[in-house]
Amino acid sequence: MDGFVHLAYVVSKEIQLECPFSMVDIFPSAVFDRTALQNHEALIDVEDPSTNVVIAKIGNASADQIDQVVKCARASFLNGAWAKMGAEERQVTLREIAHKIDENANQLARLESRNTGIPEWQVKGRHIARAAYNFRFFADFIGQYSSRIYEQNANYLTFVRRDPIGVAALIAPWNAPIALGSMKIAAAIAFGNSCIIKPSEQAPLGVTRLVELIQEVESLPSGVVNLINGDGRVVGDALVRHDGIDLVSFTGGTTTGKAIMRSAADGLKPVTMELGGKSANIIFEDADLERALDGALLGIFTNNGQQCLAGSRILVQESIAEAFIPAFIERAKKINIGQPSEVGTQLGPLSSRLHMDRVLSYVEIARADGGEILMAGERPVGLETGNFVSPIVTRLPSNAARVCQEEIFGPFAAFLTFNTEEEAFKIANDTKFGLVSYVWSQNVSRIMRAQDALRSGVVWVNTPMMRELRAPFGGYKDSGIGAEGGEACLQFYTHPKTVTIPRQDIALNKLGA
Ligand code: TXE
Repeated sequence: MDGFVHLAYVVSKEIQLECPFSMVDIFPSAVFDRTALQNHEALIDVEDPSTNVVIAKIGNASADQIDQVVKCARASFLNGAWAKMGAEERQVTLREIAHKIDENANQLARLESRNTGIPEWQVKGRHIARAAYNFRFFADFIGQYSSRIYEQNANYLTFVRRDPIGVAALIAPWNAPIALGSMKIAAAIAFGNSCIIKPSEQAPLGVTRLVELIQEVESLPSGVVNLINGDGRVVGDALVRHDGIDLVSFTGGTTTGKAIMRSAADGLKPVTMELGGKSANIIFEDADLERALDGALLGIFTNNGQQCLAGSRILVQESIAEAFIPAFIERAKKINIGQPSEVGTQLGPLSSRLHMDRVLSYVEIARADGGEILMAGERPVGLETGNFVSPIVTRLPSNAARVCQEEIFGPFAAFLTFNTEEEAFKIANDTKFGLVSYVWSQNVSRIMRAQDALRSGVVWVNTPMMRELRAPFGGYKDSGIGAEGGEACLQFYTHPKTVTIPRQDIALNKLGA
């Protein structure tokens, strides 16, 4: 059903044909201010990273529009149509949303790929499939948990139920908007909350379309899922601060995360923060080296290298470094850089020109820190118009180098070597981040020592990037606060309520009698 979708306006005819909608027209029931379209200052350009051509414009929400979207979400929460609905009925709706995503997978993948530059086959196979799964997962999950009963005192029954909290502000990033945004929406609404998602102004199209599709699901009451577009520092911040918002879930950069926490603190609003990373990918001499090589390449080049969980520091044991690093380079040279729409593309353009320049600037930064530049990151011939960059591979003398300490968020691999296990763990932990670690070894005792020593929220052993949605995903240190995943989301999106009832009439002290 309808809710609030703040305007987005697709200007590219080609996209209108591929995805047959002009967002102004497809939300006839949505509350938005058409006059904003005449006022070009209120619109933000959205580019295609493979050409840097403006393909859409989105509204930059005004304070009034933010009020409206929050009112809409609050009204839906307070009327209880969703919040008080039984889990069985909510499960049906969540599964219908998943089905809707499956039905529109091609269109969503094309739009998302076009706006982010991530190869379309990766978007379809991983992000869109994950989006549908997120809703199915939470549908299953809410059917599995139950209230707890405590009976320590035989005369009383105490039970703890979990209530939805209210309206969640969901602030989504640009690197995997649908995959990450859908996780937030699914988790928030599964437990009975209403929500407002604010996509990244850089890549809002996929999520805006996703929300439109969600709103078409008849069994979802009006106003439960809403969307607002606009500049993060203005619209995002105003949303977080709004009195009608009860909790905030954010995925993005660490600096922005800190700003959002400060804004949320005034209203004592709980936050979850999934922030940056500088994850160590530790390859021991006793690893299955072919598998470790595949994993190391996937770890840093998947999603155009723009992922918080990237294995961006590759720690190789000295005894195998002289064989492993050249093998990595040989494979990196053969990575297929190309248009995101092409099936064989393995590395697409970076998200924006500004971001590409920032990523490339780290080559000189690595050199200045004494690094060896093994692959410099060139602009591929024939792909000069978009933000295409070939893989960058460096080898650093020390983990203190800036490229080993700062999140670069691109196809930039930084090799370090180590001799002993202790040294590897020390280097891996010597970072302000702590999102994930990767370990490659066939020695079970070593693996057990590694998972014990590594200070990160996730440790992947002999595998890259395997998410188990029941388990928490969240970082230590500057990588975040709280986590996403079944149980973690239950804790975040619900409030425990302890109810105590006497089993029989129990005499009370009669004060004043
Ligand atoms: O994203 P921001 P940026 C890292 C990565 C990247 C860096 C900066 O290293 O280079 O962060 O990215 C909204 N109040 N990651 O600056 O600012 C914004 O509109 C409320 C890691 O491009 O983090 C967008 O919707 N909202 C990462 C969202 O926050 C605000 C994913 C993310 O934007 C806001 C992306 C404010 N004050 C970048 N300011 C990951 N963890 O996966 C901005 N926003």
